[in-house]
Amino acid sequence: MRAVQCQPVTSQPIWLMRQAGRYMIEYQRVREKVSFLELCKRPELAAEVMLTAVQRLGVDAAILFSDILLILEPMGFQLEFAAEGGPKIGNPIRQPDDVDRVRELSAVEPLHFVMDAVRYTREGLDGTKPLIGFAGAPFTLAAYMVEGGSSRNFQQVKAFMHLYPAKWHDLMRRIALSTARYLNGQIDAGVQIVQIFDSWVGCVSDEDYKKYVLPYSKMLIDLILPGTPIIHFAPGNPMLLPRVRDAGGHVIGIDWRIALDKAWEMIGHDRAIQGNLDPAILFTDRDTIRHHAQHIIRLAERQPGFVFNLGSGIMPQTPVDNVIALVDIVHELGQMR
Ligand code: 1CP
Repeated sequence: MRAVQCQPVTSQPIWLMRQAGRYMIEYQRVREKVSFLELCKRPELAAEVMLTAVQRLGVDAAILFSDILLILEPMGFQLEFAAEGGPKIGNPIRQPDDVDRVRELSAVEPLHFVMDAVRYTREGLDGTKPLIGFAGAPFTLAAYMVEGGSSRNFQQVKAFMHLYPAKWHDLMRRIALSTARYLNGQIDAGVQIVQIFDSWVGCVSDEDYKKYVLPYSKMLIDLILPGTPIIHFAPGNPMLLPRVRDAGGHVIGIDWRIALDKAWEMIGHDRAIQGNLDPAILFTDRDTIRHHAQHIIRLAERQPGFVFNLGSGIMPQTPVDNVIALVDIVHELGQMR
């Protein structure tokens, strides 16, 4: 909590995106019995999955066990998670007028299971570690709505944005307002920090970010209840970082494509930073992990406001012992300051 508020800390905090997931045997066991969507909709089970991961890894924060795509259902989309190939949206936006059917979330009641998961997770944590709530950023959610699932090139969403700018602005506004309501619901239920995932925004140009994305990320961030620290994670294209900062967030999440000290220069030292170990490093060995973690900690040492994390989520095949080793190493090296 001190690090996200740019205050000095006595020990380097660390948590990891996707810290509960398929790389963990405990998670695989739960998933043998329930589908991913069902797991998200069973708050006691979702809380248990996250608490198990937090305990096993020894990380300093929990993130709600959920998904950025759950908000799509109450906004009028059919959502499925296929065993292979990831998320699938049954009725994506294909025509400009399809935007008219996108429902703005007027209450968080349809996502009550998320708010219940917040309460159960907070109870389980018993005040020992903060709980991070989260949502997708408008661009990343729009990408799923238009592409209908995962994408490599994002050609459909980008073409839509350029061909139908008025409809695009309408869509982004609906998403920003819905997401603000959703995150404020999570805050009311008890999350202490929120993270906004703009996971795919690195595919747009600086000009397009400014025109088509920034106003809505900013609208969302400005609508979040004051007093809750916001982590704004926008990986993929470090050249966008000054604009990402302008959109807002107390903490800017970065990936490994830029060195931490360079990123801090671009963003400004009035913000905290979260990142930025390449998750591929977790496929090496203890010495290599140590070397890379040490490098990052050294680059961050000059000022307060650093949260150690990866530059993106833990990958499914990651050896769990290496993840535990990383947490131990960061805690050990982060004591020396
Ligand atoms: O068991 C399974 O097969 C489901 C795998 C899975 C899991 C464990 C999915 C499907 N989502 C999640 C949980 C999840 N997703 C969390 C929970 C907390 C955690 O442990 O971190 C969070 C924060 C997310 C966020 C998320 N979902 C993002 C942003 C990630 C990032 O690193 O930027 C994205 C893009 C999604 C969509 C999604 N959901 C699931 C998958 C496999 C994907 C990505 C698909 C794609 O590549 O498009």
